[in-house]
Amino acid sequence: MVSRATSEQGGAALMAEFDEELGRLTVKVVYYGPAQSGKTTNLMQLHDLAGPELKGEIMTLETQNDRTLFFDLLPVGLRAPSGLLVKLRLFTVPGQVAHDGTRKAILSRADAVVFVADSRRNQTTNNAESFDNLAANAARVGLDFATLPLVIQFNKRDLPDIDSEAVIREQWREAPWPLTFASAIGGEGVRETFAALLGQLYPALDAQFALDAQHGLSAEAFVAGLCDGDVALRAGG
Ligand SMILES: Nc1nc2c(ncn2[C@@H]2O[C@H](COP(=O)(O)OP(=O)(O)OP(=O)(O)O)[C@@H](O)[C@H]2O)c(=O)[nH]1
Ligand SMILES: [Mg+2]
Repeated sequence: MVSRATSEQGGAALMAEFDEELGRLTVKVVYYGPAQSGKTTNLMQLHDLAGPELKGEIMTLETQNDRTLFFDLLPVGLRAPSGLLVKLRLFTVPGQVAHDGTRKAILSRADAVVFVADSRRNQTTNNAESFDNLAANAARVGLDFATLPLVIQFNKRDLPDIDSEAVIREQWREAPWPLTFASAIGGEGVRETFAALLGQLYPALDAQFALDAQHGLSAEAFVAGLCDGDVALRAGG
């Protein structure tokens, strides 16, 4: 039996899908952001970081000149002590403005979002428009933006013409979300961003599915198990 959890426990209404018979919880994570900010690169680096013995494949649905036209998908899994399989499906959206319908469809039923911003100063407007677009599309697909687990990554820290971390933190001081800094092309900050997201996601999952009490899966084990090379990547998931 598949049940969709949409209760209000823990202040969040996650869309995660719990299949009791198969002992499987499926969670959707979406990497969102403006065109060319490095969403696909984040996923490719996460894939490279995973243990080779358990490595699945990234699925890329339609790409043109390196630009995502539909989405990329990376399935990541973790077995809880109870036997429960926690499956995360990491998606990217196409950042190009024209693909808004696709973005909305992919954002639908997301349980958590990483917003990948381009750190270059000349991308400030694109970042802001894309962030507004995220908030608008979240509302359109019925996600509660106020409780959605979200992390904001400033990518491309290796490039010139960027503001310092201190300046960006000051600009975003009112925002309730964790900020991370990355150079995804070199793999820096990719795992840290994902760990921060898992840290945001865990309390909401735990409130709905009693991960700790019923499945012996603590926050630390959840983050470490999915981040520290001890990752069970499931192809085709
Ligand atoms: N210098 C630098 N380039 C990066 C970094 N991350 C990604 N890139 C480059 O930026 C370009 C776009 O990266 P993608 O990962 O395809 O960006 P995307 O967000 O998936 O773009 P769309 O799919 O079009 O929305 C590629 O040429 C990447 O190699 C980074 O940290 N530093
Ligand atoms: Mg892409």
